[in-house]
Amino acid sequence: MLNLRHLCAKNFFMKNTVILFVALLSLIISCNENNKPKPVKQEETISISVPLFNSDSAYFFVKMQTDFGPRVPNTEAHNKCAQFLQTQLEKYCDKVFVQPFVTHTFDGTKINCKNIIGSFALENPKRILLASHWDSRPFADSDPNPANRDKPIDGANDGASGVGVLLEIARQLKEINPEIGVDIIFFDAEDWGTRSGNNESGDWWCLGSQHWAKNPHIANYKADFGILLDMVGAPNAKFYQEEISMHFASQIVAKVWSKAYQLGYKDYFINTGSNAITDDHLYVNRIAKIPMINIIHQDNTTGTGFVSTWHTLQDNISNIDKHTLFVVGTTVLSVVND
Ligand code: AHN
Ligand code: ZN
Repeated sequence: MLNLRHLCAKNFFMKNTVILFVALLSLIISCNENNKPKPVKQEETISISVPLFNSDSAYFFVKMQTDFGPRVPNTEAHNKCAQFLQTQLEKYCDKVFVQPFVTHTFDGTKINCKNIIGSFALENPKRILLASHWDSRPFADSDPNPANRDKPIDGANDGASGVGVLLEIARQLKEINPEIGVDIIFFDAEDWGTRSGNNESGDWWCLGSQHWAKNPHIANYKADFGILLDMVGAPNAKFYQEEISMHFASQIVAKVWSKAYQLGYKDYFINTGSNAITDDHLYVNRIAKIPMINIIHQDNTTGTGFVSTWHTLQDNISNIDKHTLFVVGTTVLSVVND
């Protein structure tokens, strides 16, 4: 017969011996440490402050632009949108500059354009330049339907998304009132470049930024660095470390991507290089000599290098995602606030 009581007593004794042994051991250790309080082991935490960025507001700013219709130079919608952008910036910024210019496109069209600039803390020589293009493409030359390829596009993503994010950043900066100087530039005539399949010079794109880089709105304008936003509104957008940005401003790429990582946005800001894109940042780097990066959605699975709606009639408000606007806006505002 098994003696249960004996077994239990033995167990009890063993258990208590172990407890006593551990207790003695900790006493010896704590004595050896001169009675210093034992450090409490904690989970490693980092804390960063996250500024407010309202994605409903940013989305509304995108929609306000697309509601004018395609913002193609020499049209009513383009004129009305210019007025809207100027009025909005005047609400938030310390000073607004409008830079009108006339130029011509690859197909010989003479176009009337405006770069629109809103500035904060003009007296501070330490400055950050934020930019997007506000015009939309006059032809949907990548549309799957050939019948659509001469029609102008809404450019909800290609144009309006970056401007929407920057208008919301301007609205927030008015509240934050940062010490650092900030200039928000809306470049015109980025998207009247040559038609797809045409191998002419890339310099037919980005006419507004080329004009501004040669004729800055303030003589000898300088900024410490710049961030361009292009196509920052599609669902699940992916931003790679684009080659021209890496060539001219790899430290700014590192700064922005590590901020995005800290904020938890590693599924959007990917730590991988990608093809060079001829975009407004090229001329700001090359001509104005301001190191500027491009946060641009690239996709090498579609054949165009960009999201499937790129330069199609599908680039409209129904394909804009508030969360992507939020991720980009929060990241950029955090970099400005640092
Ligand atoms: C080129 O395709 C050479 N550049 C594209 C720049 C662009 C167009 N960004 C938006 N639309
Ligand atoms: Zn475009």
